[in-house]
Amino acid sequence: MIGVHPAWLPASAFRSVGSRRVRVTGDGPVVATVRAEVGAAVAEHGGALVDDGPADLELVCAPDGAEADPEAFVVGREGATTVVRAIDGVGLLYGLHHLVRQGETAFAGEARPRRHAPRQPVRMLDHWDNVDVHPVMGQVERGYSGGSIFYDDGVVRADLSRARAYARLLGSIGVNRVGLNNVNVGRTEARLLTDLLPDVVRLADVFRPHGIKVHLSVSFAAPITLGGLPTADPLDPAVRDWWARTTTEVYAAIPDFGGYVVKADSEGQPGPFAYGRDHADGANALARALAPFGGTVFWRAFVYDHRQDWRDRSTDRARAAYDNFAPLDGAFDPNVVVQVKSGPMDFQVREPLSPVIAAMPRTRLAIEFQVTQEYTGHQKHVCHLVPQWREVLGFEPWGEGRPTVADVAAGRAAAPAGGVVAVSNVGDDPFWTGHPLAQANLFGFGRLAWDDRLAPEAVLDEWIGLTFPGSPTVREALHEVMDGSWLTYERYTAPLGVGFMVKPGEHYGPSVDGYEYSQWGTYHFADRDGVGVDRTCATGTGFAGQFPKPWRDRYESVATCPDELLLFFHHVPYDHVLHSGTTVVQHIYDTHFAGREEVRRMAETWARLEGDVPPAVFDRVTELLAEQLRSATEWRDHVNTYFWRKSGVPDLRQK
Ligand code: GCW
Repeated sequence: MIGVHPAWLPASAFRSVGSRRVRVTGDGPVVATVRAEVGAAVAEHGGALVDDGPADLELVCAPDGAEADPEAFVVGREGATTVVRAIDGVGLLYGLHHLVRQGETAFAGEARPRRHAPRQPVRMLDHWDNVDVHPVMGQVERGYSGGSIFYDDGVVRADLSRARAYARLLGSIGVNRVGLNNVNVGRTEARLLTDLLPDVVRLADVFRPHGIKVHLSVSFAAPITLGGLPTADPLDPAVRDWWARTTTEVYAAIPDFGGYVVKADSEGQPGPFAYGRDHADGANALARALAPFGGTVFWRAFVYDHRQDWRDRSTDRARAAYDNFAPLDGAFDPNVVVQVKSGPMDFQVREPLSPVIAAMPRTRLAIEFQVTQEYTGHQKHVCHLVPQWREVLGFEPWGEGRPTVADVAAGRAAAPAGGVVAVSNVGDDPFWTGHPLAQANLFGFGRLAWDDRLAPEAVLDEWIGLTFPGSPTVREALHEVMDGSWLTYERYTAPLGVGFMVKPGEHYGPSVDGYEYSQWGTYHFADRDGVGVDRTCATGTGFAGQFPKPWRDRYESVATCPDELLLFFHHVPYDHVLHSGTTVVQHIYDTHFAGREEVRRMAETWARLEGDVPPAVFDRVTELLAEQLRSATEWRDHVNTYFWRKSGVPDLRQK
């Protein structure tokens, strides 16, 4: 393949805008981006950028006393003219892309002015990119799309054209913050904060014209490793002073810098525990350095014992984030956001919500998703995750009619907004995301972060319309392949919410007992009688009790626990009958056959598209579907054989 795939912004996506007479009014770097987009579109499609005279489209950036949100825009039809108004360039940019998604419909008939504004003020992507190539994790930790678009073997790239194209894609879906480096901060990466800062300035310049602020992941030990101090104790005045001075220099170089991202006391990263301090002490030390400049610290709640003894049945990794953070509610400064992984374990295909989300009403909380497919097929498998995120964002931790997870993140529940954050899935692969269809996850994350109420199929439909314009056959086939692919992946991998069963380290492919006798706290406890983790209050680890009612009661009882989470909360005998009517072990057999069969059908459906999609896309997806089928077969046979051998219960459907 020659060149980089345009993702969801091929020139053809701009036909409706580009074939018209367009006027762009306003100033500033993001308005300049809008003008440049329109300029390119009219050059391609025969329209014109006009200063005066009649126009079919007016994009107006101007003050409006009635509007306060710089990200909002109003779009409507005034006579034969489509008009978009915003008070800031970024709102205008979002308005332009709204029209691009609408295509011709935006230019037909009558439409009263309608205001659009994001439901979430913070829509952020974190990059687990390393500057130096890590000996195990490579250039991008858990990256499945080649190298980093920011760094190449020890330095920030001289040529940032891929980063620029990426910033444009993110601006078009409303992402407004990026974390530039891995939350596991190595020696070189730590220096982005100090002597490598001029390179961060270059990256900030790349993102600014698209309305995106940059963040750095910093090491809690930086006062020692970079500052030469004897301690990083967050209450030590010299440490505070070091953070204040260092942060002042960052803002002198990048006045609109977003702030820090911190993984502390987590999987070997340094943190406040070494000094007998807690996470609020740690987060607040950095927050105070950022506060004078309006910066934010995103402090991750992914804190657990990663050196657990598997024999010890009293420790439960699922409990850890709540146990560490919930008691600190109210202790965090206003510019701290506690960033919580969506599930209590680690980005599995199915987990309950992290109970931290409902436990800290006085703390700004962000929910963190994983767009990169660490546990969901490494961007070799089609696994459209938008339905999973939609389900989490719409979940009501306090029961029906009460606030949703999206409400908590958006500041509509109790504390002010924290945000919606995800780990990005891009790299220097020509398709951006390794699997061309994984682009839809990146697109869908941005769209759902903008509006958590969007239907996953509608979001996918937008992506298809932009990426593969014009063909109803392709549209239909892609829905067939992708809409249900998350559930398909769930069917052929770890069953009923039990999680893991992946090859240790790599996290790809089946290894049912791979983590069973490890230090990582990720066990399924299968024996000859049954399987699952007892996390009840009555007889288990008590994790179920970390939820408010009604969920603590629903999860506590096998009678009311949802099937898909049964083994997350309960250890049950193989002949336990699910709400679906089948036994646990028969469910395992059936779903693994079904899931693998669905992959076979996905490959068949895709094969029909030869000639209807660009050959390079066709070939890459065909190749990857063959790998997905091989892997799903392997999963099916490992898991089913394992449970047959353990339980001795035959599969009713096999002779
Ligand atoms: O899922 C785990 C990954 C680690 C990652 C960690 C985290 C960046 O296996 O590679 O480290 O989560 O989220 O911090």
